[in-house]
Amino acid sequence: LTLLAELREALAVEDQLQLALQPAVDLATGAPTGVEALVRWLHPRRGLLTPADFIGPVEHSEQLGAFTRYVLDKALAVAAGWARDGLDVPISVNISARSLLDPRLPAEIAEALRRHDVPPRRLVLEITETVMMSELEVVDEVLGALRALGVQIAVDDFGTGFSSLTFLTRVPVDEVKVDRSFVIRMADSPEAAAIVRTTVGLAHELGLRVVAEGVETAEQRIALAELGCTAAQGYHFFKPMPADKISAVLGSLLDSATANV
Ligand code: G
Ligand code: G
Ligand code: MN
Ligand code: NA
Repeated sequence: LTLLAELREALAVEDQLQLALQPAVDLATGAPTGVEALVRWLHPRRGLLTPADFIGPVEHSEQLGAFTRYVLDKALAVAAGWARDGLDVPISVNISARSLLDPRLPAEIAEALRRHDVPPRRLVLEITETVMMSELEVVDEVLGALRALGVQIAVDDFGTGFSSLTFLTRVPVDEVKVDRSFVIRMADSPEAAAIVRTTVGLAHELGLRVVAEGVETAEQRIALAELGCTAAQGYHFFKPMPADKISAVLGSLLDSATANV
């Protein structure tokens, strides 16, 4: 079987595709600001596959829609569980740029939010800027409809695309995620540090949250806090973890953030 034929099967059975969940924390308070869902494929023969192993072919296949719906459905089921536990934390889902070319996406997401009884604000869609420039109209229409629903939009991997700045003027977004390649080099590259500093300033001027990705050291955390970065995510705080671990982690983060107020 080809990988894509195997994906069709994986989407039909339980538990082959799973979400690894990684919290982002507020740099001032330590409170969780959100949790990113990262898909993993527990393949029965090929072993554990990460998105790098399969997302490319999936994006260019007719299974992209089913895959996107599957991941959203799992993520919203997780968020619904948090709501039952009294945890008010949004979940972030990575959305392939190509999914934004499907005009049915907003209605499907609206239906999934209703089915799981999750308020739209609790869902953040992470999109990269490499949305096809030739199909701006469809993308703008889909993103506009998603915003009208009340879903939040984050620009992922900010700074790595061809049109970062233009993108922010075209599409109303809520959050910017600083790509980890800049965070990693912040300490020894003045250029990388300047890009992080400028992105934080830009985000603030536009009234957006800014989340630094790939934070691995205390030095990076401190530098980001000094720059006024809202929140950070990375191995320094948490590695992506299985769904059954996350509620307890969020609960204790919220407790200690409250204790510090
Ligand atoms: O842990 P990590 O290897 O999961 O993620 C690698 C890349 O795959 C990241 O760029 C991330 O945005 C992307 N990714 C993770 N999960 C998903 C998903 O469910 N859908 C899409 N389209 N991309 C994802
Ligand atoms: O493109 P996106 O930002 O969605 O990618 C998220 C990817 O980054 C996932 O593959 C996730 O596992 C990975 N990741 C999360 N935290 C860290 C980190 O601190 N260091 C590194 N190297 N990768 C990280
Ligand atoms: Mn992401
Ligand atoms: Na990113």
